[in-house]
Amino acid sequence: MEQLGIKIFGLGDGGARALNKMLAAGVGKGKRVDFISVGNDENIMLTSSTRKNIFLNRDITTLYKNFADALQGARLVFIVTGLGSNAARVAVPIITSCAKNIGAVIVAFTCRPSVLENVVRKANADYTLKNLRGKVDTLFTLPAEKLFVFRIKQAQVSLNELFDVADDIFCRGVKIFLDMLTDSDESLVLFKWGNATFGYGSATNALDAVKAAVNFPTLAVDDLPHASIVLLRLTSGKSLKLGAIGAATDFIKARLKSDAEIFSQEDIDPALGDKVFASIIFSREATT
Ligand SMILES: Nc1nc2c(ncn2[C@@H]2O[C@H](COP(=O)(O)OP(=O)(O)OP(=O)(O)O)[C@@H](O)[C@H]2O)c(=O)[nH]1
Ligand SMILES: [Mg+2]
Repeated sequence: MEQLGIKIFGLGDGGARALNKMLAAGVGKGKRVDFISVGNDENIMLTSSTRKNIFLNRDITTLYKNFADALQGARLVFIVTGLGSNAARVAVPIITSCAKNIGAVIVAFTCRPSVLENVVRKANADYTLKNLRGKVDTLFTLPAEKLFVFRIKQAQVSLNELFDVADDIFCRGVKIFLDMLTDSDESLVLFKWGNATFGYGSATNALDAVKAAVNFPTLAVDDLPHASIVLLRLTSGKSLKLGAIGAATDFIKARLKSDAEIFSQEDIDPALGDKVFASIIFSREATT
């Protein structure tokens, strides 16, 4: 069967850096993936190791053509960006419209500007969020403030260090999604979550890995009880016992409302050795 075409767009400097991380981590290896960074700054774009670049300082007709060309053959499109980005402001409406024209599924991983950032970035963020809502199949918005939790033990945290955390999370998120993809169009149904959130964690047993995923710092504690659909994935070095899977699933079920649906998938990755990696994705209401 032919592999599904996947395009991963990194918008602005932040997006370009997140793509570099994905490439370095081997995300998408063995799949038909194109990495495309989009921005105004040719210097940064040229030094990035991403395979394709789209520069935004072109007239709008040329831009539409550049994006439509880059999207050729796409069934699944990822957009990775800081919401405050100038590049996102321009590129998001074009990408969503071109991708919809060819019926591709769109998943966006975004980060809200932190309180430390300026008003232009905040205005960009509002504008871009409006252009993503309802136009993409899945929307993750990571609040920058929550990233501080990852580096709480350091006295001084620079913005760059926080972005590095965001890039790691985006990198993981895209990988988790790509791992769910089989080469049939039907598996694309797993990529339609609306407003969504995700978490992950690992431990030496399934239950503790799930606990770590549920306590992932960017998740809102009170999100899980509002979720209507939850997907739990357990990846382990060795095949898991049914009892271990049951305990992990029950831990999540106990936190859900009674009519919520929960799906679980198990996968083996010998590289994990004695470890279990858990990831959860769930739909959430659009409160923000
Ligand atoms: N994930 C991530 N986000 C970043 C990084 N640098 C900045 N950001 C965030 O992304 C937002 C947009 O910044 P850039 O990615 O630099 O956007 P840009 O399109 O280059 O736009 P300008 O720099 O404003 O011209 C900022 O508001 C930050 O919140 C980064 O390295 N990684
Ligand atoms: Mg920039």
